[in-house]
Amino acid sequence: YIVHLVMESTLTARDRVGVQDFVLLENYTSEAAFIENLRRRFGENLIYTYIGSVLVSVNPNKDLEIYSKAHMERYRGVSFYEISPHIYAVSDNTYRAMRTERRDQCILISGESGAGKTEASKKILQYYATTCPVTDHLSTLRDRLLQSNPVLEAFGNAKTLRNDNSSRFGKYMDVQFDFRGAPIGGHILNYLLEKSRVVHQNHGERNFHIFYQLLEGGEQDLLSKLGLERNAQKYQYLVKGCCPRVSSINDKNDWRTVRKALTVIGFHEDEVEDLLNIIASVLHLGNTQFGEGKNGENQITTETQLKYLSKLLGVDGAALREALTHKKITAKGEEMISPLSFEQAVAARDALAKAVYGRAFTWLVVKINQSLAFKGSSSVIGLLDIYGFEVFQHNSFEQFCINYCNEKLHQLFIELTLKSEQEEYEAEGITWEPVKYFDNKIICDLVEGKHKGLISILDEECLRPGEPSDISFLEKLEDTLGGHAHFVTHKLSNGKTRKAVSREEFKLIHYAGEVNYSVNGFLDKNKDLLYRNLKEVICQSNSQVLSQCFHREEVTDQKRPETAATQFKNSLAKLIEILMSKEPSYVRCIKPNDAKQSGRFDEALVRHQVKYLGLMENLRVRRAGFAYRRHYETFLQRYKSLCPGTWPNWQGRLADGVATLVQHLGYKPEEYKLGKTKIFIRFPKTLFSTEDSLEARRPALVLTLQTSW
Ligand code: AD9
Ligand code: MG
Repeated sequence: YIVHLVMESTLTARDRVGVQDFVLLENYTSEAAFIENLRRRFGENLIYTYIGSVLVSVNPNKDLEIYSKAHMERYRGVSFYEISPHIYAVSDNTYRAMRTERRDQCILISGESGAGKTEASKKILQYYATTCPVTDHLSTLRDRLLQSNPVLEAFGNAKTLRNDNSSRFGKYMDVQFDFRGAPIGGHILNYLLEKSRVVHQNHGERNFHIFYQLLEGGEQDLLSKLGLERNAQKYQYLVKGCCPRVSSINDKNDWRTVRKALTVIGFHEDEVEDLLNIIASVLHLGNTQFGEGKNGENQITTETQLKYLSKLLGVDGAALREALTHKKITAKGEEMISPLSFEQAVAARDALAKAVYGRAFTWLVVKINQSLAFKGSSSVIGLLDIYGFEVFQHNSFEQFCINYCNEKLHQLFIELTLKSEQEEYEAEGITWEPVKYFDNKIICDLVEGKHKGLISILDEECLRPGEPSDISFLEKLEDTLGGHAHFVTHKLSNGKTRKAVSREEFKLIHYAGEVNYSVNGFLDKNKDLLYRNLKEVICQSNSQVLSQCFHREEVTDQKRPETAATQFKNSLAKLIEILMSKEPSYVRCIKPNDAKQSGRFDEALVRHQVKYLGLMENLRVRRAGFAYRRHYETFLQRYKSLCPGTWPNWQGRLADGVATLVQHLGYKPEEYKLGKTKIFIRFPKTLFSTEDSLEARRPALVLTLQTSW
């Protein structure tokens, strides 16, 4: 009965759970078949599927029992194809490639917000922390690596409509290993923190977690010292989204975790104190209000806040008062002080809050890096967890930068996938026909081109004397880029107006789809400036941390600081360089529904992600020549029992053994090719029939095969 049951489930196994590698799909050009395969597997809690060596992951939104230490052990040293797909298989394979080939590796994790990128990167790190050899001396480093996550998440993550723990910054982390394969160091690069969240949140969203953690979990003494009340509703910067509590988050517990993590990483108590002073000062800034004085001038009306601000920021109260309500301008070589209007003062206050928070975040990363630093020779695995393509109802400067970043990474993906595919065929001496694909370089150039690129036009407009505005920037864009195949405004070439784009928007036709960007705020966000006198005050701060965040030379330095977009462009170029120097692996994350629900698979939503992650293209490239390839040794080991000539052991050259085996199995010449070290099989059905023969012969092994195929 059991044998019968097992046999039956085998016959239907592929129907029920789909194929574990998309290259084995019969109808590999069909998007519907692709999505159906994902859906079936998702229904069986099989969230991972390969496209060759690329791992596709669908967020289950519930805890699956697949991440235990026993699971980790199961994937150690096991070949990719021998066991069901898993993030641990990618982790292990990458690790082994680094060790055996002595080549630096990187794992690029992509997908839209809430698709599971950060969870994936944490699982990879946990895998290394658990399975790599560690001596007592190195266990501190391992703990620090792991503890850097809760700290960065507290300060850089927030609840959004898409994800209760959304990373609002991009992160690339190098993990360094010594010659024994033990983790010995790390380094983090951070990208573009969404600072605007500090002063404003959309409905249903929150500010960064750390504010709520401090208010919920901070000891009463601490809160009193910081002048704070244990009630998030009291703080203007925390009430914009009307969402102080989130059911999936326990701020009080998280506070304890973060405090402990800061200690493990090696922060001094006085540094933590300074850091919390900064966090509290942001809340006081949010509650700082302005009103009309006796003589009609604009003045601060919240004295208590000002008192706390001066204490927490370590600056002179009178100077701060002056700087929040006046600006210093230089006209004809003379310095003059002019009062700020109400709106200007509010903007200056918000700019200060964003600057202080943003720099404190960067300081945190620097400190974490100091604590993880290792100088000496090492092999590296880099983990990239960076924001996915974003399209909202309203898209601004932040989405523009994020989507530009995705264009660059997509370009890298296409180039490297094709390149490595081509290299493999060449190395194995196999001829193949290259696949045509859309090269998105044209869109990258549109954004980053030297003179006519969008960023350089934006910078030029920011620096122009006169009265540049967001709208004058849009006009410059129209003048320079009008007519470009990937750039659209409301103006049609026949002088009429296009309805789908408003007068304050431009549309970019990205590789992943069309996005309208509102130009509102582009200039200010790009300039990202503090009024000079505010900066002067902060640069005089006697807080250790603040004085490391704001250098005194900044005030005297005549050089214009780089704009936000240019900084981002340059840091992206460096990132691409880093990634190019390593061997990449990919994890492509998919979000099955927008409601963060388990068990729900929204086909339209998934189809959209399959499209913009370029998965069908990826599959076509992978299938262009041969669906399947495997080292001779592995192939022979698995199927040798099917041929009397190779069973129980083949004594001669491996290639000859495989040739004997496939001849016996009746493979036709057009179905396969023998390379230098691997067999290449053109169609999945050839392999399926071999698998079926194996299953028929060895029913007891069916359970293993089910997970394999
Ligand atoms: V964002 O771009 O930072 O907004 P991510 O990083 O792609 O996004 P994240 O990893 O934070 O998404 O996942 C979102 C939530 O989905 C997590 O908080 C978990 O609740 C849930 N999730 C993601 N992956 C898994 C998983 N493998 N198992 C269980 C998961 N739950
Ligand atoms: Mg994330």
